[in-house]
Amino acid sequence: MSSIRDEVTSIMETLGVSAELYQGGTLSVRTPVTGEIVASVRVTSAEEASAAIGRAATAFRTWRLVPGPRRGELVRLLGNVLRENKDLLGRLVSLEVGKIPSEGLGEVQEMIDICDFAVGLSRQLCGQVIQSERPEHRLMEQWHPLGVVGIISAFNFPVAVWSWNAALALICGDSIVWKPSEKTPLTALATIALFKKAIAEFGEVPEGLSELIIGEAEIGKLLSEDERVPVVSATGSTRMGRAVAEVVARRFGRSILELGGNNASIVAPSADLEMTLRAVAFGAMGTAGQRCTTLRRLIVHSSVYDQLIPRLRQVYAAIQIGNPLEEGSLVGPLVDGAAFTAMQSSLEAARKAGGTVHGGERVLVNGEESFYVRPALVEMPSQMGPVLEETFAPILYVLKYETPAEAIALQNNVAQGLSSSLFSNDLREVEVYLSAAGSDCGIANVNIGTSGAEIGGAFGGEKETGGGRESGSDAWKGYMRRQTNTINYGLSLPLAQGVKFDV
Ligand code: UN1
Repeated sequence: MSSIRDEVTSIMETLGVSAELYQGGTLSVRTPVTGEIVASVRVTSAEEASAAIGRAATAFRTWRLVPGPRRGELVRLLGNVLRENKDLLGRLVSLEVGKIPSEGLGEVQEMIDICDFAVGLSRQLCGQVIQSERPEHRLMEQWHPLGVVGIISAFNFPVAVWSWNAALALICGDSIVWKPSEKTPLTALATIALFKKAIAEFGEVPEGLSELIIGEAEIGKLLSEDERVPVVSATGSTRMGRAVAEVVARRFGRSILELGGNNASIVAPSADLEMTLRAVAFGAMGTAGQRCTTLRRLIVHSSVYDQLIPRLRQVYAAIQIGNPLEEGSLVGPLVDGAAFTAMQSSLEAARKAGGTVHGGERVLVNGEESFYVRPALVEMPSQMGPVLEETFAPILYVLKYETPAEAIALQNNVAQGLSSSLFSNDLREVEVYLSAAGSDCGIANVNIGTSGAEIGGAFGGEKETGGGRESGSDAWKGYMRRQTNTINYGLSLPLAQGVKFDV
């Protein structure tokens, strides 16, 4: 059997990535599947990154003048290339991040979906015409391209998050500079190679329309600091997002932030417990707990606690942990040893805080260099300590509640505000949960889990999650500038608010 390194090389070759980009460089890429080094990627120097931003800024000046539907054509072709290469890119996601096959493929499907969405949108970047208070005047707004969009993405959705930003930015008339996670440069290189195929079919695009810069945090800082980049869209930890936001705000740039989540589901007395069980299993253990939307807190009514939790413990004890490349595995590896250490220290803190930990131990699947764990279910006496933090690992804290108001208060009483859900068949309870007095998160679901959002809705959340929105709905407005126009087509010059100024 060939090694993962050979398979990576073969996929990169097939997708048309030149070997010098991922062999002989200084950035070692390890597959979480076995922990072996599979590539050595060339990193971008500060000078090269600055030159790339310069090229993107120049490209913008041309691209902004291309009609929206024509820009949409480029994204349509990208969607087609992704369809044709879904299996290979999905497999590369599995190799580089350790996702199980259906999740690797699902990530590419998410890219295809946003391309389709953006193609339609390219004909609908609509402003409003507003009633003017003055006779023979038209008041309206237009949306114009904004400039270079910097994209900083995380390891866990190494390519889908790029596509949410890239597909929208491109149809909005912007150019893009992408800084992927230093843990996942291979899928980034592969994605850009696929985008080049779409460009080749499209015809001419300005040089620098899409740039890739690879490196550690300093290169992301450089992108955030650069005044030629009016928008920085960053996905990752709250710590990273705070640093980006401060730097971007100082120069009056715009940041779109999608940061940490501490997502909760409430299980009410009327919940369908079979459905809840399945949704909780996927939400908390899917992607080995490494989604920003992963279910991290389960808030269970005392009347159903003793029915649900023992069953959930059985599911946790039986879940198939294993090599994500093999059929049947549902929980693959953590991304690296640091993630394992962070998980263990959160579990230790939970124990100290009086929590009862089920699972959470290391499972040796592929030797000592890879980090597989049994997901942990932790019954907590109260919401404190590690329950208030996002640990990027499969830990589900369970809390008990008595009244609906108490459940909502528990859910909202954390610093993060990304995703949330309620399992209930009680109409009133559901409506209160979705009301202004209910969930304070950017995403609030009913009878489904917290993760696995479709691209059609706006994606993001409040508080320490950063407040930004990516993906569907009107998130495109974040990538354009709004211009308000008042046009006088009459022969007099009436002033607004009845002001007189006759000279
Ligand atoms: C992320 O983890 O950063 O809603 C994105 C979801 C996916 C996207 C997750 N569609 O779980």
